[in-house]
Amino acid sequence: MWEVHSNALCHTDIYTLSGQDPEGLFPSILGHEAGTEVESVGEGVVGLQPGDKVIPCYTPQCGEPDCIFCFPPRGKRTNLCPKIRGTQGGGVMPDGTSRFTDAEGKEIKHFMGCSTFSEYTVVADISCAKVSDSAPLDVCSLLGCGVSTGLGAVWNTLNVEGGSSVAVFGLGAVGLAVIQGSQMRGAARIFAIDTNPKKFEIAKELGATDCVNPKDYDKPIQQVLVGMTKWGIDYTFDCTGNTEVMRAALESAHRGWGESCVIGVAAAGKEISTRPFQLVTGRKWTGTAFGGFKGRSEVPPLIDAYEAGRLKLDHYITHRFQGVEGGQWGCRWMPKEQD
Ligand code: NAD
Ligand code: AHE
Ligand code: ZN
Repeated sequence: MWEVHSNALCHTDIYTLSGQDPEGLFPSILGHEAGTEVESVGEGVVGLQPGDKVIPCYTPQCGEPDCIFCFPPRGKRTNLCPKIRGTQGGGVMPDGTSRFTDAEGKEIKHFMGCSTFSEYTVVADISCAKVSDSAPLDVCSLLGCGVSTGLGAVWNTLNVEGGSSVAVFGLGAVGLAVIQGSQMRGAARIFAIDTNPKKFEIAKELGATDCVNPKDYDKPIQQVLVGMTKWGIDYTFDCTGNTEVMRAALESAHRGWGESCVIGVAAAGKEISTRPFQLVTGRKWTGTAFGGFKGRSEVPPLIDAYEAGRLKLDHYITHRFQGVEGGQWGCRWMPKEQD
């Protein structure tokens, strides 16, 4: 059992709460970006003990030699270990049971294997990224999903190289992390696109060179961006979940080699489309889950980098909300006067 100290809010929690997730189950306890401490461990669990600080990761890493998704050589290609995906999607622990009930004893479902909007939760051992004893748990919560996802999309999924151009559609925590990751990689030009201009200030601070509001133009944003660059942008990222924006991101990518990454999660029934000509002329369309990071082995180094001053994360915390009875802290980036 894990004591939850702090939470951040990912748009995916809001999306599932809205009822648009085809996998959404109710009643459930949402939340999947948290800094937690181990309160107790179940039978047979090794490598974790009470008092350990842990970031629950919704992408597990079983690490077993027969798991082709975890183990080299093919396991190097992905973080999508499927070991407990079935039960996780069904809102239960790997043994098929839920550990939550309401006051009448009626079952409450788990969510994304994390359910961190609770004072205590139960998480599968293979989903636990044990971090250093000195790791600040509020900052840890940022790495449970959104910020890791944005950084990893740049560093792992598209592997952006120095000197390239990048376009980021949607400037929530995920999009801002894409900007930060691109800046750290030495991208020469970073386009930050959002329909809410209040996001542009922080985007520029993180390294955006061009801020573009699609509402300022009367033609499709992909035409605007291609016009600003002649042949398009080397790497583009959708961080909105809007399928029209995903199309715009693909169609903004550079003729011949541009790559576009879908990060946003689209509502049930939505589909993406483009003219096949966009692919024939060399653009590539891909996507990422958790930025390609393997939870147990690749998330702890991120907090180590933060503690060593090599990775800045404090700017994602602009507001803090304390829970009832001095309980959890919540934090997440949002503009000071959100619309
Ligand atoms: P957020 O709500 O904080 O940010 C979304 C941003 O997109 C906002 O700034 C909003 O103004 C902007 N936006 C909305 N419509 C737009 C449009 N038409 N054009 C340009 N900008 C637009 O969300 P977030 O927490 O940063 O998450 C972003 C998306 O990524 C969500 O869909 C979330 O579910 C998804 N997500 C996916 C993964 C993954 O592993 N694939 C991980 C985390 C989040
Ligand atoms: N259940 C949805 C899809 C939801 C989805 O795509 N989730 C992302 C993570 S969002 C994190 O904030 C993901 O990584 N999915 C991989 C997985 O295995 O769930 C649907 O459309 O059915
Ligand atoms: Zn998330």
